[in-house]
Amino acid sequence: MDLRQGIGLRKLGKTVDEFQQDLLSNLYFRRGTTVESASPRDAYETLSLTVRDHLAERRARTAAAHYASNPRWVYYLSAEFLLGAQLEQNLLYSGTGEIAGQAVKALGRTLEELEGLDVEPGLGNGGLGRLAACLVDSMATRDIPAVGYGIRYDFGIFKQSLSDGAQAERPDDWAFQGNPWEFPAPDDRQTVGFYGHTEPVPGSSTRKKWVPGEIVLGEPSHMLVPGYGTDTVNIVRLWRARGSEASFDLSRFSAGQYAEAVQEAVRAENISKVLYPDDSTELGRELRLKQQYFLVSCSLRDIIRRFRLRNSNWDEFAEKTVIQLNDTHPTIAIPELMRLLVDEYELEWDRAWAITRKTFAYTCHTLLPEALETWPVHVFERLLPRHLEIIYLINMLFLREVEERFPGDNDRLSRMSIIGEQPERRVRMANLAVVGTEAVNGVAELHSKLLRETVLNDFADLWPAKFQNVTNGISPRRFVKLANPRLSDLITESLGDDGWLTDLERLAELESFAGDASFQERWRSIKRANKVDLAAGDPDSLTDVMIKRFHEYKRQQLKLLHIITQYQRIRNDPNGDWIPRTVLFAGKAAPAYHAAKNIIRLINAVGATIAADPVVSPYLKVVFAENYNVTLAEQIVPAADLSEQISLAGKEASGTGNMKLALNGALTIGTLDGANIEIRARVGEENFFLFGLDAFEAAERKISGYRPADHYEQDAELRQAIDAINAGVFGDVGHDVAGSLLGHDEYLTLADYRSYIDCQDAVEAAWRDPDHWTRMSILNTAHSGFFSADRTVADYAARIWRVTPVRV
Ligand code: Z57
Repeated sequence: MDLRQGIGLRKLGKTVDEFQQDLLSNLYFRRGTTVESASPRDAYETLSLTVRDHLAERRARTAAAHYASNPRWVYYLSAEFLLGAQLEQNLLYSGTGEIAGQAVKALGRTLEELEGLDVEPGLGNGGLGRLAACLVDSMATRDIPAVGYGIRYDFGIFKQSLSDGAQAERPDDWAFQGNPWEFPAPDDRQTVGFYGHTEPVPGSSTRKKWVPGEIVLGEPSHMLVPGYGTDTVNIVRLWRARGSEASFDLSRFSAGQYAEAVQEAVRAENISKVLYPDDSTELGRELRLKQQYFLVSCSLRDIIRRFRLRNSNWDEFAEKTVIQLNDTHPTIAIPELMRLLVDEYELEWDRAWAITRKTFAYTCHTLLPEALETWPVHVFERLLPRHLEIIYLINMLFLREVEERFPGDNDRLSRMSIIGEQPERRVRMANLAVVGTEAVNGVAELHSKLLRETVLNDFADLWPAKFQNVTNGISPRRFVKLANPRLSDLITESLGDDGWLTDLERLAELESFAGDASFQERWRSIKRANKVDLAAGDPDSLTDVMIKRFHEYKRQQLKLLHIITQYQRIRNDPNGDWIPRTVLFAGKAAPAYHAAKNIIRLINAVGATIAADPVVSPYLKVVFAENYNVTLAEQIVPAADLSEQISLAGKEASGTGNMKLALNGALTIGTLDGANIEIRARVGEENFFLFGLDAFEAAERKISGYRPADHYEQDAELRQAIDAINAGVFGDVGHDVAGSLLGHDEYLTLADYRSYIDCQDAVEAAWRDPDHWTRMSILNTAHSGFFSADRTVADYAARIWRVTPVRV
């Protein structure tokens, strides 16, 4: 019997009875308990294992099909994966939702109750981590042979709560009670070296021997990544650091120094202990570099192991393998592959370099200078001495190439060098990533253009064809079907089938309903019901949401100035015809980012002042929803009327929350930044509230000596708002926030204030005409099909990966 053909896999339950049998058998034999004594957690684990079995069977067939076809593989390397809750998604993707709902009654439980026990693995900060999760979903849905590689942090993104209106952090011990979705694979463990020194290899000028000073084990486990509407189930493989036996100090143990004997092992395990909670900023800590190399070293050895299962010729490696680097975090993979090929597999340098360059592709997610990773040479040298030597050689050969193309242009050479000299010698990871890859992409049209024209301009001069755009996208399964079942049912009913879930451009068929009065009525009642579920405020009020990480460039402070202005207007005219509005903020600030944390405090102080004011509170309510994560996004997005996308133009690489909100019928108020531009182009300018400077104007304003005080002096409403903040009307924090706005106002908040306020007035005028608003809302959904991650993955597959699907 050929087991690889999948023969012998047991038939999985299809009826409620069979599913119930499976539940009971899992309860008895895998959970070791009985119906009578099962806790809610037992029931949850049992259901999860039973659902997982359905996917595991498809996984086995997927692996067999992939092995048989020896395809070209996509490996997605990412320091973050924000996968979101698993149970509800896996019920949907395995088609077991209905029967499972019936069957759990045997355990005396409901599906909703058990879904409430599902803990989301928060192995990411924000957009970059969630993008990784959406892309692996779409790769499976498009039958692309792919593996995601990441780190299995013990502690994910911290839990946020408010304490007296200020952000407080608690650790996220997400797998404390176990994780039923994970398959450990200890036999695939890898060893990773750190520190030590290098030694020459006799008879070779390029090869070196690296003698590490510390050895750490990497133990993988994987989570299943099912495709929707197909049999493919791919995996995300996550590495966890373990101490090796050699890290156990026997002599100390024998001397009775037990804690000291294991301190090396504890040090090793710290590598995957905690996710760094900084989004779009770099701290340059050694442990972070250790995490990055740990991920890269384990993953590359695993990739090579998989390659060698079916292949033996290194010249085929780059044909069978594409490795996508999610930002610069995994960029050490470039020197690491060189080290493996040259030092361990003894390939010639030039041959190894040709293979390496053809294997990798790099996605850049930022334009912020503080987010571009650089490592001090001395940190690199101590931790990864051989990699630094390899980087020096790569750089020398690269600069020779630049010198040939642009003879005598020394400024260009120093700008392009992988090693920066000022103010201290540093390894520039973005330069390394561009030099060592076949393709480089930005994540929205504007972002990719600005990358070519500014941050990576010299590289675009040298290799214009290398630079591409691939606009981000989101999963319509998670962010419409699961998050917004009411809207999904209406769409399916209107379109005649649910094919839109994997062919999202079909939403354009909704256009013909946009003016239909009874359709509009249903559309409005769905939005209202979603607001009732969210319970953030009056469901008839305009629900205005700003949900994203707190960062000064995203400008939550601009939204706050609008709230204060509205508060003052209402106070000055209590009998005015005011539109009731609920402003909902959610998002985390990096724990050490004081300016962002001050903005959170000020928001809550302003919210409390308004709540206590009987004149204003009927018309204005500020809500701060704690602990923003994927699960909370799934609750807020379907209930939003207005989506705040108000970053300073030229700063937000793309944004993906903007796409989720537009797709669910929220209207956007936004600047010409990131993917907002593409959203506006598709939904139509008449269905989008545009304000503010564009990226070019913003850059010019900065260069020509921006003075925020000019705006303060010339705009009475702005002055009143800032004066109130400064005077301590909302407490002490006001001082710092106002000081930073009037002092430098790094992100031109005051320059965009008037345009923003006037635009909010236009929002209110539109809201006064419900039919007009609803029509705009429908058209936003109808024309957001482009923002499916399925389209994003199709773009990568066609233009960067050049892979073809393998049907299971
Ligand atoms: C991160 O979430 C993003 C960029 C980064 O450099 C880092 Br570090 C983390 C975000 C961008 O800010 C968003 O604009 C973008 O939509 C997202 O990555 C996905 O591309």
